[in-house]
Amino acid sequence: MKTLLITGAAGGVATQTRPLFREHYRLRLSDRAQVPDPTPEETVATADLGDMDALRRAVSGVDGILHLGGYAVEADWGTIHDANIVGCYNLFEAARLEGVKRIVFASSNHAVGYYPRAETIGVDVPVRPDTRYGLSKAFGEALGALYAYKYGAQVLSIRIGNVTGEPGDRRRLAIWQSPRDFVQLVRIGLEHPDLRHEIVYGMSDNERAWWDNQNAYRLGYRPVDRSEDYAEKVLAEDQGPTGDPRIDNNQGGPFTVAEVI
Ligand code: 15L
Repeated sequence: MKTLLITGAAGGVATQTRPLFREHYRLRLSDRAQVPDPTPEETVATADLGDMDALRRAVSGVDGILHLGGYAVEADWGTIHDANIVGCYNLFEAARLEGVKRIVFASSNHAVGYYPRAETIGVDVPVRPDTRYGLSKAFGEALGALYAYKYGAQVLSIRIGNVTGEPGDRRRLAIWQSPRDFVQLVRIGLEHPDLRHEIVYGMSDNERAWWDNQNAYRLGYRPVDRSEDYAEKVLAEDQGPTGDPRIDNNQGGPFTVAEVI
């Protein structure tokens, strides 16, 4: 069984998906915070993304990395810079120094959040970040390409919509991804024989999608869940438009007006 390192292992996405990943991989879990309830088969490697020595120890000997670590929403520039720019660089660099070639990078829809919902975009559009957070995700994608083409890494950047048990609101009906569809897509990044660097969207089979996810399908992704199955319930509880066209019309929703200076 291969060993998979998950960074950001104390966070929500890792916590929801660890049981599914355990069916396929021996898990090494890394975070600077305490990882909840590790099982006897899981090992914990505590590491801050700013600490190269700790990161190298965490990365050493694994077959692949799922990099969920860093800051997952908008924050002040210092926080984003340290966690998502320097931290992401350190992670890729630690992997290079330790000879780990496979990396799945958790990018975000907020790298392209200023595209209007009326437009269906593929992965080839120029980035249009809606936050400093989204900007850091665009940086991570570019970093993946650098390490792939310059150093021979094999990298999948997943522009994650929102990984949760059920879509939380109207906007998430377009971008939702079930935990098992997320795991399927990550496994493509870890196992696909002909990967260099690819960008895909992390969403399930969503009728209301505003992303063209052909690149994921080309790589073999076959989502099994559909946000539409939850649409009636979600729309019944929906508060309606906010009245701010930036929030209501752009893909990034509330992130387009988020300000944390
Ligand atoms: C993200 O990138 C965040 O990490 C997540 O918490 C959600 O807010 C998601 O985007 C979203 O767009 O809903």
